Amino acid sequence: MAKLKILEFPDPRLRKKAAPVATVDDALRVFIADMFETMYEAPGIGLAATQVDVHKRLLVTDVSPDKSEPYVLINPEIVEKDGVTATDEGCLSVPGYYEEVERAEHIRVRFLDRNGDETEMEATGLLAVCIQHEIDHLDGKLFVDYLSEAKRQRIRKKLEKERRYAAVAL
Ligand code: GNR
Ligand code: NI
Repeated sequence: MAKLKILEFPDPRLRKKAAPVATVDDALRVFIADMFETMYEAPGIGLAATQVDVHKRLLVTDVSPDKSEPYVLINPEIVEKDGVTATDEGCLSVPGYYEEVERAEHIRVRFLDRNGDETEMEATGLLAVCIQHEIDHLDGKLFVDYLSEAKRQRIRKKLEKERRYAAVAL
């Protein structure tokens, strides 16, 4: 297995729209294993393929505290949503920043599982928030896009400055 490099805002590759997965095969399952390893090591509760520069519609999530609820969603589509919930969101592609975002509280999502079989599941709470956050990534959207322009620019400038220092420290 391999840990993959996670792109960081404002990298333009995070803005690409991912294409549907055509076939669920062993090569894809190897990639899924790498996605889980990368998410758990980060650590994070979700990861979209876009974040590791693979522009296919695939996400992994596990909101449990003990790695006991892993889900892989391939070509996910939200088919129902209701309610509103506000959550302090963070993102592995926007390290160190947490801001409140409003999303549907309850969703029903249709997707292919790791065997390529069509499935549906319902999600509420943090899992629902996480799936919506990851599907946004697949569409090139980040949680900072829900904030004011001023806040987003401030986060971008701070991250760029940190990255310059990190480069010097090499
Ligand atoms: O690890 C993560 N935590 C999180 C917390 C609140 C709402 C969404 C998330 S997803 C994030 C991992 C990530 O960046 N996935 O794209
Ligand atoms: Ni994210």
